Amino acid sequence: TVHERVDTFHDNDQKPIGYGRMLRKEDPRFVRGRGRFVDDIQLPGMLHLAILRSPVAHARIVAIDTSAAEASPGVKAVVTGAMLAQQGLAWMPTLSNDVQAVLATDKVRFQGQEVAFVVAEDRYAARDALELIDVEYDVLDPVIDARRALEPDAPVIRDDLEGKANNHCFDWETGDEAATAAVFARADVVVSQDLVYPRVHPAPMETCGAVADFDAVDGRLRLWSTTQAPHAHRTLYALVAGIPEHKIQVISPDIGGGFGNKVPIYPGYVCAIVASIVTGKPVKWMEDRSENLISTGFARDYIMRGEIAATRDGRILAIRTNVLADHGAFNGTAAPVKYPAGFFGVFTGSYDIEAAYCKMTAVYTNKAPGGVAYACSFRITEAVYLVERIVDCLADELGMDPAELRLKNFIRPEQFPYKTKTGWVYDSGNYEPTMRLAMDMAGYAELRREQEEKRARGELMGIGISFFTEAVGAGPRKNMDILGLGMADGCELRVHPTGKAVVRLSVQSQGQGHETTFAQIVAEEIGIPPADIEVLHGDTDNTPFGLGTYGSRSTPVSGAAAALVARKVRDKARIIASGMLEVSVADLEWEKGAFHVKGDPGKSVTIQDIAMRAHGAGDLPEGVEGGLEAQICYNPSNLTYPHGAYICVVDVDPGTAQVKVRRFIAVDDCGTRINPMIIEGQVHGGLTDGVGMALMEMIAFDEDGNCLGASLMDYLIPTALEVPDWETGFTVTPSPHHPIGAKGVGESATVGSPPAIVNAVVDALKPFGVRHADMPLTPSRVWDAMRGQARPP
Ligand code: PCD
Repeated sequence: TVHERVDTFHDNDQKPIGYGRMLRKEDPRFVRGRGRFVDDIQLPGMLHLAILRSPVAHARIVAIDTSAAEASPGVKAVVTGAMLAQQGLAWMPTLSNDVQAVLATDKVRFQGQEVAFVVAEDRYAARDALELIDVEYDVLDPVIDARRALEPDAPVIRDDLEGKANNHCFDWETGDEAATAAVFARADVVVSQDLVYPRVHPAPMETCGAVADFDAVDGRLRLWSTTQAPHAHRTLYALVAGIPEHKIQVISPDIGGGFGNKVPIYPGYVCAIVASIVTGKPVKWMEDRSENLISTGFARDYIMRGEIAATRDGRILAIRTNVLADHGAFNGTAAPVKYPAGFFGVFTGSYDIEAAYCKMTAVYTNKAPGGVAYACSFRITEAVYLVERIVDCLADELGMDPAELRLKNFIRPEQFPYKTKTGWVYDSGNYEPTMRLAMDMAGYAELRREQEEKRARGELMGIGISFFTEAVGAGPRKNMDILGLGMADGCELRVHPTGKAVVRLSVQSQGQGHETTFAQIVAEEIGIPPADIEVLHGDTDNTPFGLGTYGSRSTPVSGAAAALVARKVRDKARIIASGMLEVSVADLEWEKGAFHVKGDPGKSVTIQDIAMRAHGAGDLPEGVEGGLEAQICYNPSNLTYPHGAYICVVDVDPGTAQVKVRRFIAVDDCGTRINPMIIEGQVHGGLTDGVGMALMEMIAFDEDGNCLGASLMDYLIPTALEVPDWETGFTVTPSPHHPIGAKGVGESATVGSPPAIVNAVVDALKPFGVRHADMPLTPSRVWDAMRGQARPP
């Protein structure tokens, strides 16, 4: 299963065409500083918007005085929640069936919540005027700790919801409780562990922003915005603002990283639209870093208990888990299944077990809303962390090697498609070779010997393993939607007379390199070189409807659409070729880029010849329309299930408790690989994310609800200095239902790496009797763990 396509090439103008390493088509503009991001948009007469945010976590708004701000130089308008309420615009629906305040009317519910906005001639005038708005708050007790949110005397945060008398958000369960309890009752060994996956933030390099331009004469709204889902956002604006959908154009230009942070609709976007309608001018709103960190979609914040039951000789029988999910003040994420926890259903990991059960309770707290899928395909990161940590706890309890325990319990290749105990169907997998390759690359046995020697000398070296299966590519429209919108993706391919092509996608790249990989998919199918294929995306006026890029869904869903639309074009080209060569279609043979007459390879026409004929003078075969183009809407029949084996080697300084990731081996299996160079980049980025979450990142709050991670001085994210040279490998297990066998990969490394790192640190601390320590494993946390004083964050 280990092979690399031999047709790799580095020169974009060279054959062969199709899959393989290829420099990114988008990079010339990025490396020359010629990208066009939202903040680069300048329109004549454009005004600037700044948002006043709540300084406190929970308070009643008594009064707002905007008069001084209105009189400030350059100010064109000051808008409060009360003014929006008059238009019915103070609240908006979220993408997971809750509502969120655009501007607070009654109360503020988290520090950083939007309270009012100023529109002025420039950004400075707008920001200066914010300081002149006088808000009188009646401060209320906040709920900060999710564990206390359901206490009977806890202040009620969401009293805007009718009849709401507590902070309960939702309950969700999956699996079979009774069957699981029965297996646990007869198991030789049961291990349980409490785990916290702390609140982290996607922190994309570009913060969120928008430019709204409403034309009152023809009623058209153009909105440039930092969105990962332009079509879904457009539909929602149409529903909320009452502007007809065909009069709204959402443009997501170059985007400086999304990572799930740019999936939700933020109040700022709506404010920019309102501001443009009110002033009759284009209006720009651009967050600063602190605004992004304190008010936009965070991720994780799960308090989990994992329990695992096994036989004495290491056969895993059942897994049970209980989760308390902190969703902040509004359930403001996007969720393709009814409960924004649904993808947590893969918490049984890569193991063939008898029973499983999960119970989850979600609560509201006075923290920023979200729970976004920060490189986690909707809660898979938490699930993988849970299962890979408790499997390690079990190995420890059994005195078994963690690699051996995993190998013993893997779902076997002949069991695929494999239906899990919570009802998911893993499409394909071949886990053992992936694990073995990672162990070979690491020199696993040798590492264990080295560790033994070091332990004898009092040195702290740890080896951590994680093995993950993800569910990505949401999703089949029969069981997945966002706010009632099905998750199919459109794709259009048009071949011009000279044989150059344009492919229009409904997904939207934020740095993943779609302009390259989607050109490669089309190239592989119709043999036009990638350099001759323009990929258009991110503009609702110029691309077909679809739900956007997140949850590693672009390749599984839109990638399939691109391959199929190209095959449709090829089918038509075959008919035209049969006319050109005066043979029947059955007598034609396709070889990348041309049709040959069977047995007479000298008689052939290229796809470029066919394109000219399709548009040219002269007859086409009976019943064939002119032109060479097609369109499709692809509804996936299942998700794709990539997997991977990760091994991390750490050294812990016994004097400072500092963790150094010395080596990291990542073997990924994402099925057919379109562009190995891009995949490696995706994996490197995700592994770096993992180091951040495992060792550094946490959005913490003090007891009053002040966000303690409001700048990149306080919220540490990793740089090249904190990460090792990644060692990557791969296996290829194609997806059986995807037309080219590809699975998603964009989030794999973020999902798989944190448990490998934590497992490695815990392994290093074994001499201290440590069985678990919660992320982020900062020196002080590791120090506490070494001294038996670990406490939950
Ligand atoms: N690929 C290949 N092959 C295969 C797969 C894949 O080649 N097999 C490639 C593609 O095509 C692209 C990439 O790779 O290009 C990726 O892919 P995917 O997996 O499909 O994914 P997408 O959809 O595209 O994307 C998304 C992701 C996500 S989800 C995230 S987080 C992140 C990632 O992506 N983000 C980002 N990565 C990245 N990168 C960058 N640069 N930036 C960003 O932002 Mo979420 O849900 O949103 O949380």
